[in-house]
Amino acid sequence: MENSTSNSSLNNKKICVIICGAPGGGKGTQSNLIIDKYNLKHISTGDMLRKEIADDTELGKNANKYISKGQLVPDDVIINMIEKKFDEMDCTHKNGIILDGFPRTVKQAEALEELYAKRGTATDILLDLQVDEEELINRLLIRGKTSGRSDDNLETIKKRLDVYNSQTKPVTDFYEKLGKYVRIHGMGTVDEIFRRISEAIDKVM
Ligand code: B4P
Repeated sequence: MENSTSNSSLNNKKICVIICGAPGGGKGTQSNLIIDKYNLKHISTGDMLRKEIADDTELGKNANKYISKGQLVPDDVIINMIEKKFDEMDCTHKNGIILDGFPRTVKQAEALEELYAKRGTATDILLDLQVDEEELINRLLIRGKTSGRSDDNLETIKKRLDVYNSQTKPVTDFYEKLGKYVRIHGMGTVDEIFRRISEAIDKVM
């Protein structure tokens, strides 16, 4: 962690990071470490949706119908939510932004790059956390013991993995074609994985 300030303050360029991976891949866990080290603004669509559900809003009630079944929330709902978030942001966060769990479909990826282009920016790097399926299921079942999440049970986890393979994997191809894709070995301790991520981010800072 001791390099955090030097890494981020030596270079004034704002960086746009996406962290991607299957459910339980560690997106949330690693995002927390990344925002601390690089002082990035964190936007997690999963956290935003869970807040809407907890607040019992119309958006939350609608989203929960999909989340509890392991399905993705419709693209237009998510894209509107992100656009509103971007509009609300004061853009004073020092070093850039990390998107966690978004985009999850190619349509969302295209919309994101359009939203960024309007703001004079673009994604710099997509970090793709690669974790074996057995380990993913194990992590989510352990989390399910305490998370209270409607989607952390075996049946829904399997559905989420199918949805990930069919709808979210193509997002990684989209960014690979743009030359922004970095595969991260997502097995091992949280610190080991974070070291691999830091090396990848440092290369584009
Ligand atoms: P998310 O909130 O994005 O959740 P996730 O994919 O389940 O988890 P994540 O990868 O963040 O795992 P974590 O770090 O917590 O999405 C939830 C749902 O919301 C989606 O299924 C979808 O329905 C909806 N949604 C969200 N965004 C959407 C979008 N853009 N479009 C449409 N729908 C959307 O790690 C999991 C567990 O593993 C934790 O308990 C952690 O402690 C543990 N762990 C992490 N790293 C570990 C390690 N190295 N070793 C051991 N355990 C580890």
